Amino acid sequence: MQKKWWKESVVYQIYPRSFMDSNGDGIGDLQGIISKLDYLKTLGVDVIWLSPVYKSPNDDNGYDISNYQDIMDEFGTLKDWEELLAGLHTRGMKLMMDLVVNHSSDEHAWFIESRKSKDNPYRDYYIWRDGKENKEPNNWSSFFSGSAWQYDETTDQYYLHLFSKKQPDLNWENKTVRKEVYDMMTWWLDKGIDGFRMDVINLISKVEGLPDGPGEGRYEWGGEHFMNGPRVHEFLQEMNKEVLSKYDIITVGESPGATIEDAVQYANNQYTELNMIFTFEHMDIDSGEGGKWDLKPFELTAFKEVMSKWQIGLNGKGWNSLYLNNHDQPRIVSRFGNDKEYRVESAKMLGTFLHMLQGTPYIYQGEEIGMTNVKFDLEDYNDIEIKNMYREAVIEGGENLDKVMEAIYAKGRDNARTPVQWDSTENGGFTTGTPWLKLNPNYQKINVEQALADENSVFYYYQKLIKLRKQYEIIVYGDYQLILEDDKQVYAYTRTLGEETLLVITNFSGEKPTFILPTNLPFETKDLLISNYKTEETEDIASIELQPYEARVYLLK
Ligand code: TEU
Ligand code: CA
Repeated sequence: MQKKWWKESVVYQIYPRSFMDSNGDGIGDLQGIISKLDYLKTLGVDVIWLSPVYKSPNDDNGYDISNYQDIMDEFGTLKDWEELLAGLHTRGMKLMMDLVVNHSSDEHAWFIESRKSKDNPYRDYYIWRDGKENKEPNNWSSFFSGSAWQYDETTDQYYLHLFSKKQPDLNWENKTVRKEVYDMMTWWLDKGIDGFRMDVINLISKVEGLPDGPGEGRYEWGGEHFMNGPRVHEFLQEMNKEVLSKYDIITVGESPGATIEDAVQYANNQYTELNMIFTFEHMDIDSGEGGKWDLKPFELTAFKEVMSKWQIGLNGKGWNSLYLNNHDQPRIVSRFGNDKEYRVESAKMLGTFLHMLQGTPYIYQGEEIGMTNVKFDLEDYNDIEIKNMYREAVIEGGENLDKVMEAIYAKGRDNARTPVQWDSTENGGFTTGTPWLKLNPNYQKINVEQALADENSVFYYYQKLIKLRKQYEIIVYGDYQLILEDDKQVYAYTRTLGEETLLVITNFSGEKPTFILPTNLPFETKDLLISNYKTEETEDIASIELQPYEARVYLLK
């Protein structure tokens, strides 16, 4: 397997709005991030993925861009951005920017022109269609509830928006649009950035004719007509040839609905498209038929199956990204761990599970101190996805309010977007003003200052996980093998490289199951590399009574 620096790196995601506010307006900003670079260096991460900082009306908190080559007013200026880039590079860290080009903001100059008239030169930068019998051109639904089409009176046509009404889809069939995107990417790369995370990049090719989704409903999921579409690999290979291949960078494509077969193409070993993708299959494990808001209990055996399929499916054929948290997902310690009696133990266990897998690990801001989900009153949420879902489900759909609130508590994106908790002072040291989104009330207890003062904190455990990845090649390049596959509480797997075997044991339960070492794992010597409970190095591992949420990693030779 080819060695690559981005296979050996650990990425840390910053959601700027909630990371650190430097000027008291309650909104995180670039100078705030700059003030925390030494903290990130101490953690030991290699690459910073910066969620969008470009000019935006913030209908979707920056994922609706009105100028791709300038910085959002609330976050600062291009000068601040240059200072951030230099600050990262002098500390030996890299910068991955967020590329959001499936759609722009409706306040982008291109769209302002495009909607003026049917013969405007920018008309075909977007996807406009006539309605059908006074209805939308087809029955696709938006990711953010409702129709994926918005009627525009000026030209008596509809435009496509897979996300919010203020996020019109760009028309990738138009080669001028592709050229505009490649030129913009080159402009950022020539400023010295080190890569891109590509927002819903597998949605850019829509099936010709934009046919209806299945079912008779007015709005039906049309995913199979715009996910991993007919020309998506052609477009990415063109992007790679025109731009990506000219730089030594890291690229990851967010790909909802991508299968292993798609992923082997997106993240192929000839590097003709991207380095890796973000898949959602493991993040849909606790979603029912009705999607993310249709809550389903977490099932470890189902989780094992999905994670193993991706580990084995890409081994030697591509490369995995590894994540359990990001700005769209609830906090994993609350979701798959136990944020009450075993918050620290289960946060460490989940971190161990993830960081010992094959792939590039992503840490989301606050994950390294075990930040948890939150329960707000409805009016305190500030996410377009939550607001639209609530309106469609409760106001229009008459669904039970308590049931909808339970779904928001469990899966709402604001769980991940409450401001980072830096210390126990007012607003957790995030701002001296009124935060744009309330803090999690537990910031007095759970914060960076407390974590740095406690040698047994999640922070120092994550610091050690990252160090181990630098020390042991087997963690990066070893082959994955699931063991004890039927165990409903213990997720155990091995990694093998040459004569060495890494044995990873993680108890995903609050009980005390017994781990029995499979007989086909012979070894002469064993080194305990990390554990989240006090463990005797010499303890016999043929049979171990595990503590709640216990994690252990042994190097067997
Ligand atoms: O997310 C795409 C996406 O699939 C998510 O909307 C996901 O389905 C949902 O949020 C799960 O709760 C990307 C960005 O990460 C997200 O923040 C943006 O809202 C979205 O694209 C539109 O740009
Ligand atoms: Ca600010």
